[in-house]
Amino acid sequence: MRNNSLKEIVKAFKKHDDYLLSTHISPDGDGIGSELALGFGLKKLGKKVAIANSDPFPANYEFLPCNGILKNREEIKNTYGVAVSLECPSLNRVGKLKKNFLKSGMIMNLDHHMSNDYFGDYNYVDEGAAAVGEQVFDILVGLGVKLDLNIATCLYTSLLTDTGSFSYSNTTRRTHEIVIELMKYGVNPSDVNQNVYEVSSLGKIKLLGKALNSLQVDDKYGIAWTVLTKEAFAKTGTTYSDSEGVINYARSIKGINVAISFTEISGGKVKISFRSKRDEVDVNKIALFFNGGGHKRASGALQEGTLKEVKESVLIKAIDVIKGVSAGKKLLSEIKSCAASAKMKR
Ligand SMILES: [Mn+2]
Repeated sequence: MRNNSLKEIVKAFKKHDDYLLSTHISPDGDGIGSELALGFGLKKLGKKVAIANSDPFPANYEFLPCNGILKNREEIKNTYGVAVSLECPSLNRVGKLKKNFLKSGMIMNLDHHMSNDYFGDYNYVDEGAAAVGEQVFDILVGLGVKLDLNIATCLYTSLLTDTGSFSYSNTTRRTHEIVIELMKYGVNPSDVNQNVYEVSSLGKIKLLGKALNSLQVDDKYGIAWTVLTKEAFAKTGTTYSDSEGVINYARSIKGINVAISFTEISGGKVKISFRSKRDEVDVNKIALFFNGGGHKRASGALQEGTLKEVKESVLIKAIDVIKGVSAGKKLLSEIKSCAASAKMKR
């Protein structure tokens, strides 16, 4: 249950030779970039490495190098010397790979979410890291791996995407210092940016239109939210990963403290994402209340129920957290009337 130091993690990587690397379900740029970079780095040291994930890469990350290292789930062994999770706050997040992790000799947990539950035999959780890619950079340097263009491109993608193109509050001097190092190996920021962000399908843009059409705002508490139904995905021929980034439009509205997106998925469940503009409003608190988690300014949760039910309970809790921030005390009756007025705006 304790956090290991970078030194201890580097030592463990030196010692072992047979690795399975995985990131979370619905993988994003940080999970993908950091697992590939770590995989290629370990291979350079002569280690055996397989990368396998519960879900395939979204199309916009297919430009990343993955030859000979990325495997289908069907191709991999049941057990490895060390199973390494990247960007997973809990073991369930590796999805279908969980059984391989549990059968492997050891679990190593590399992450930067404050909600991490330290499920590994080794845990390297750094909330101060803008991306797991920063932690992997440090591990590779610690291991004495000579970086190359492939590794640098993967790490750059991780940093680019998790910092919202170096614009979110997690972006630090350290982030930029690492970017300088990566660019020494020939990373082209413009090319990576185009590959990651300028590859939308027509369906994805139409889905964005549907999300923006659903946009609602509560001026009193500075909350903006969007709703995407299963029907919206079906009509535009899109999947959940195509809704990535939609929430940033709600967040960008002047005067908004908290942006929320409600996405109906299969099995009678609703996926909820939260973004905050200010550190004072900790959206991780809202997510934790609904058994989710994440960061202060970006978090998520999954709830059973109809869109209407989930929306109501989440908005009530969001108002609760925002009121807790501004006023300290809160009155249940007031919260309820706020939720009712939010409901009427629909
Ligand atoms: Mn991340």
